[in-house]
Amino acid sequence: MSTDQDETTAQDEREPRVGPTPEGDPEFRPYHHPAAGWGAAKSVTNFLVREGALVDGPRAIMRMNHENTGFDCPGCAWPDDTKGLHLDICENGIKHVTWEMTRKRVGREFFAAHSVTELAGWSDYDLENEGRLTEPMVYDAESDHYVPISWKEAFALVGRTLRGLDDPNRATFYTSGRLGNEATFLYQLMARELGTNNLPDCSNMCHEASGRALQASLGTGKGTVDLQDWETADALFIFGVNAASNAPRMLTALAEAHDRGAQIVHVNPLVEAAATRTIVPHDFTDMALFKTTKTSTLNLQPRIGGDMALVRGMAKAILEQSSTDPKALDREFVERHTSGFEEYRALCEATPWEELERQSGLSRDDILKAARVYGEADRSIVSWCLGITQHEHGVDTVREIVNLLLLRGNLGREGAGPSPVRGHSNVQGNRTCGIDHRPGEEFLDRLAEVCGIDPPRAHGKDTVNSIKAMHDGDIKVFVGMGGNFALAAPDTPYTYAALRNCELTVQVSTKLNRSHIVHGRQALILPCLGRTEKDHQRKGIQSTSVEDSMSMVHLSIGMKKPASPHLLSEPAIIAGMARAALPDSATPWEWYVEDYDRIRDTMARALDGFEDFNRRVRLPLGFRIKQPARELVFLTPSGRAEFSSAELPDVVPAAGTLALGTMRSHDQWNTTIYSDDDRYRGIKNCRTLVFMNRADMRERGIADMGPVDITSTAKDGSERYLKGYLAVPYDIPRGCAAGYMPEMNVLCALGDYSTQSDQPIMKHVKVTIAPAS
Ligand SMILES: Nc1nc2c(c(=O)[nH]1)N[C@H]1C(S)=C(S)[C@@H](COP(=O)(O)OP(=O)(O)OC[C@H]3O[C@@H](n4cnc5c(=O)[nH]c(N)nc54)[C@H](O)[C@@H]3O)O[C@H]1N2
Ligand SMILES: Nc1nc2c(c(=O)[nH]1)N[C@H]1C(S)=C(S)[C@@H](COP(=O)(O)OP(=O)(O)OC[C@H]3O[C@@H](n4cnc5c(=O)[nH]c(N)nc54)[C@H](O)[C@@H]3O)O[C@H]1N2
Ligand SMILES: [Mo]
Repeated sequence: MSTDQDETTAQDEREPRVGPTPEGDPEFRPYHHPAAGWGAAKSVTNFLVREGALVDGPRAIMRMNHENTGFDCPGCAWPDDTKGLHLDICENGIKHVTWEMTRKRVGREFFAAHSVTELAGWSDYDLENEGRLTEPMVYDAESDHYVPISWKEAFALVGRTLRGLDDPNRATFYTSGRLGNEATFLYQLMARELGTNNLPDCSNMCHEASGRALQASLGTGKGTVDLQDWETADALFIFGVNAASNAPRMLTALAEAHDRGAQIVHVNPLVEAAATRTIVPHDFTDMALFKTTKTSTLNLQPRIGGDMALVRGMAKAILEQSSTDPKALDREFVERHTSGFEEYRALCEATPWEELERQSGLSRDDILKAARVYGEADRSIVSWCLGITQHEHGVDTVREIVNLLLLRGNLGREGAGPSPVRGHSNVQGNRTCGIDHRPGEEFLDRLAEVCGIDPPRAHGKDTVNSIKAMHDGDIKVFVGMGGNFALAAPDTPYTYAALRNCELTVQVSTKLNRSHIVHGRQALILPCLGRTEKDHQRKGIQSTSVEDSMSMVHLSIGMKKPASPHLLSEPAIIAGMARAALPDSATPWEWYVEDYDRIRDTMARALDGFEDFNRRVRLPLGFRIKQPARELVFLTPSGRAEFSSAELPDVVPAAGTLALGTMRSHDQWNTTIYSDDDRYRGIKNCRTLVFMNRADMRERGIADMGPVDITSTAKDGSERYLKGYLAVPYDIPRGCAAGYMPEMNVLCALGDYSTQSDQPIMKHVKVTIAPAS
């Protein structure tokens, strides 16, 4: 994929900033306090005051993540604590909920006062900071303003445009992982009844690699462990996740593990706050006494992309040990349940230590330390997030992790197994309930039978391919069910051009964001209820269900008065669009929306694992979707867990270049930015920065906090730039650099996606960095 000339020029023009106007000069002071605890409490208080939510905020938070009586935290997908501890919340969850509950509103007066061209110059922070959207709006090209439109007319516009397409594959239906299961099911049903599998989702940028790898190795695309396993493991290996910021409730699990003597190994080029110590935030005694708990027993800092070599090294060490120590390897497990072992053993033996050291960026000693922890533990869990998946070889690396687990039978028993940390609160449920551009035949057969539709069989387009097709004019309608596609997707100018090239863009959202400003020739903003709000339908207050990272499905019930009387629920919006696009549809769209139990009854018949859905989802803690691999049933071609034997990739940066990872700050939720600070990394008032090793800075004549230009080179040789960023000297391996998404999406070429997962390569961008010109 090439980018044409004028788009390259557009990158040189400074985009409006993403975060707020900084409150002072950029500062960097390394953070030495424990994660969570009072620092978090203070930050929450400031946030609640600023959002004017001091009364509602705390009240709502007390209702969050309760046994089927509250709403599910719309933040991360970490499971709820099940042991009667009902205040399992975190700083970032609180911010997230408060963000939705703000008292600020964006009404028709706002849109009348500001043209879209004017809003295009606003920062993303300022756009979202206007508050909640209140009524449907349509873009009026003549005045360059959004103007009010009735729901009926809005649906008619969607229906008319979709019916006017010569091929249903000219539309694409994006899902952001907050969408509840019931709406998800209706959404994919609508797309498939229309005749397309174009169902891109945020998972295409997130955990696609995990799903594909686990499917290939174990026959199930999900992790196999639950929270109880976390509580009984002897060793926890945490790869490539910034838990203190992005899955803060994991801190509790880590602190508990440490207290009972478990080993905790963090593998990350950066030593993140979760890899030090914490004050368990909901433990009031710990808070009062400033009692800190360690959350790590070993930290390893591989180079970016070096994880696979580390894991192979650990496997090599275990295999070497097994020649003298029969207990090192679980031979019985390997023989009974796996295939491909001999080939993998040979591959490990043939890979020289020097190569493992060079590719991982770790010494043999360090690799052996990790192997020793693994070899001495009866029960090990390996957990990972984006530091593993957003790479060219993400699938191979996850499979390598599974290989390691298989060697010692760390599967299908308590306290052991693979545990990917998902992102959005329901991103896992979205896939379970049918958001998949590559659906299986069995799934489609059953959908056809239960719902009486004739779903298309050809695979659809994912995120990257949808963008390309919009850019090329092959896709003309984009529907975004939540999220902020314009800013979240790679190659910002290219993605902007793709959206602008559409005949119609439809954004179903709670707040104003960039994706409303970067729009098609016709554009709709359809405002929906948030998860904290009462969803009143004909048969009463409705609940929706979500699935967490560990396959637990439970109900979420909002209890706040909706932000505006004109909001519709997501199921109602989907049904409205579906009826308008499919006037003769036999699907009882309106009837479904009257009572979500009816949707659940259909889902119970159409989806594997959802039998008796309505009853089971009302059990106090919901229910767990069975993971066959957990029962040592492997739905793979061999009927066994399959070792993979992939070549180690070469991840060592070429001379003069660096491997750059894009990541989140502590004070942001994907494209939603709360402030310009990144507390645990010691940053204040700056997001336009790049973390570098001091020796790499010296070599390039870059001063501490000095301005630099960053140039990325794509697979096709094209270059992209960010200018005037500040270089922060940081504890990061040589040859590596890191900075923030979504700003750095400008550097990610659309064509640079993994050939294994089709995921954009967001953690390994090839760059050069030089003092600013
Ligand atoms: N508060 C908050 N919570 C969130 C989100 C949020 O934005 N804010 N986002 C949610 C979503 S959608 C997701 S997907 C998750 C994301 O959760 P994370 O995966 O934690 O997200 P990132 O900020 O991208 O951080 C990636 C981590 O991987 C490390 N890393 C980078 N490259 C490598 C590598 O090559 N190897 C290893 N081992 N590590 C590497 C980085 O140093 C960083 O610690 O969080 C979810 N939770
Ligand atoms: N460079 C780089 N890019 C990345 C990543 C990276 O690590 N590096 N990470 C990627 C990952 S893992 C992900 S998941 C994506 C995130 O991509 P998205 O999911 O598309 O983005 P978000 O920022 O989470 O979406 C925020 C918007 O969602 C809307 N919203 C909030 N709540 C609701 C709701 O209840 N209903 C509806 N309908 N809308 C709601 C609001 O309008 C808000 O503006 O970004 C990806 N992009
Ligand atoms: Mo994500």
